[in-house]
Amino acid sequence: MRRRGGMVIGVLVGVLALAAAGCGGGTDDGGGASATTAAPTTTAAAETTTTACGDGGSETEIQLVASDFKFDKTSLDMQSGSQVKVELRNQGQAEHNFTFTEAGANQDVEAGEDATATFTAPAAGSYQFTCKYHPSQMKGTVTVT
Ligand SMILES: [Cu+2]
Repeated sequence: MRRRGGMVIGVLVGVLALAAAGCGGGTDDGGGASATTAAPTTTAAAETTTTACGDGGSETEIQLVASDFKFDKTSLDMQSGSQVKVELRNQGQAEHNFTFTEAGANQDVEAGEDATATFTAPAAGSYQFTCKYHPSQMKGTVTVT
């Protein structure tokens, strides 16, 4: 029944739904009934939504390098409510980890590999991050403002 174009639109709608979910948004689209003609418009609207994801919902990217046995940073800064992506790189011989308990982050990173921890920054305050395998040596402060 459906033309090939219908499937493409279906995929787009799926991607858009994911993007909207990432913003915690409840875009109550009615199942895309009128999507056939509205597809380009829908795409443009979603891009706007993503950038304007507002309410302090900014994104923060942090590069953090682990070695044996320390992190290259001992303090991280972020804004409360922002989406944080910590790009971990393990330049050591041992497996390391990034744990930020209050944000629910607990990400292992194998020796010589990369990993990413994503989380929402908690309420303003001063916290600690650690490598759960070497918490006495590998730790630092997270400042949330
Ligand atoms: Cu470690």
